Amino acid sequence: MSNPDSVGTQPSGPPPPPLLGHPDQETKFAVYLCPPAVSDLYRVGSGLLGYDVRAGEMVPMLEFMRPDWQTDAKPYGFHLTVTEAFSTDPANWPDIEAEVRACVACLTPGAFLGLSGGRVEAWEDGKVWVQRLNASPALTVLHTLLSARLAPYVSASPFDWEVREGKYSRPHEQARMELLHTPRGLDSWQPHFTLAQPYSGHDPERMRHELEARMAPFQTQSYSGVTLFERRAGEPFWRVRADIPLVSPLMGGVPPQGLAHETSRAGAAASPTLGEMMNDSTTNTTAPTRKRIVVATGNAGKVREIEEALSDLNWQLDGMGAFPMPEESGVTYEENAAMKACAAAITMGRTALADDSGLEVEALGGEPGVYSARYGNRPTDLDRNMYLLERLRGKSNRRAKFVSVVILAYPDGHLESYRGEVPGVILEGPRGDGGFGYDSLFVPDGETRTLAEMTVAEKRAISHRGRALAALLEAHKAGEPEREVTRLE
Ligand code: ITT
Repeated sequence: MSNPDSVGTQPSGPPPPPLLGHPDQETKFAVYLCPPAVSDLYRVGSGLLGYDVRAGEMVPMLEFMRPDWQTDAKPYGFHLTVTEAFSTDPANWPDIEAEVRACVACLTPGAFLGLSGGRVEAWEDGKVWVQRLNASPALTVLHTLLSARLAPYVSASPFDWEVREGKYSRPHEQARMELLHTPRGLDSWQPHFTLAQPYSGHDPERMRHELEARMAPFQTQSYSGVTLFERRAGEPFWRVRADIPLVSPLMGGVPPQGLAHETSRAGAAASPTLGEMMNDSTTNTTAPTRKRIVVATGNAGKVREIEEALSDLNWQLDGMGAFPMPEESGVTYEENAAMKACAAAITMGRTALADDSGLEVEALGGEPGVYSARYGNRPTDLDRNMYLLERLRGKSNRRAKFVSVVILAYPDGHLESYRGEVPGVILEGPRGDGGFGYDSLFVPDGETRTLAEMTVAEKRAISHRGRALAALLEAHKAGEPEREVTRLE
């Protein structure tokens, strides 16, 4: 991200609102997944910054960096940012720390918090160098949770006024700024490390070469702590406020129910507790013997089908409450379903079920496939159906199939996967008003009606999801099946 605390280039124009987050007047806080001081990654990062934040001292800067940057060193450059450089009321600190501890406590013991697959990318013609990595499911969940839970403590953003004044005009900056106040936004931007910026040298190629060489040993990174940083009013540098280990004494696989909150804390009184976020209407009526499964989907049509299909199992199916789902960044149904199920299982400490599904149309080379829910960036089922018909206009081959992958993720990382498919054809126009998604356009082989003209039970008997769920039902009818396969990571 661009230098969040740059000052000295204050634009002219209307006077800023009272809480501008000027570094000399405000207490700032930042939350990072930060390597320990003894790690090589930490040393490289400090060299890029020219400042050791933990020691609170200047260090020799790597020779290819811009020296004047050292005087503006901040606790970023090599950490994974969660919440960055916002102003807060110093009275919020105990609550901020309690929130971070509670988020950490939601993780299953042993969950892998790591990044892998690193590559150095240049943004904005070499002005910003970023180390991009893929987050493990548990890390994505922790990141999302922290972003959502800490947002209420932001009493002012130094970016607001600067954005209005056009300071962050570069495309990636604009995108970031739009996301800054949305808890979901930060997680889709992350994870990455901003390695070096702003870069005003004259040799971008050398810069790339040097950064790649230095980051090569760190293609996989794991974390063992969340670090809270603060910069107090009037102080030039950031300091470590608290290191919170990821193996917390609170950990036990069960999310803390309804953490106590000070009602007086600024801006956060209306925010639900973690327990409230995860609650659902059936929580208090649970018979102790029923196995409780979280159904990790935001799609009401899927919920109806899953409930119907699994009614023979003595399972209590719970919703996700307000917990946000991770971004579906996978390229297979399996990856996306695992991501959704793991996120729910890790966060809620219970077995979770997720479905990822899609429609694959022969004449369109398998489109929309895993992208079915976002096909053509159209916002509604109706728009996507119209878009599909447009794409198929004039094509005589109308063959297609629906695919569903259902994943059951246990909180200890064990996964079960079930797949179902149904072949059929796409009509020239919609028929029926049941079901959801592309149901009204799809007639399964051997049928005359579309899926939208069938009852939930009729659709289940032949559909992709019905088949995947039937396989799950079969595997579980005599209790939990023997474990064979993979762990989460
Ligand atoms: P969740 O991720 O919250 O579960 P989603 O609707 O975003 O819900 P997917 O990412 O799995 O689900 O996208 C699947 C899309 O494929 C879905 O939105 C429909 O457009 C289409 N689809 C999947 N199964 C379908 C079905 O049974 N009938 C009609 N369309 C279906």
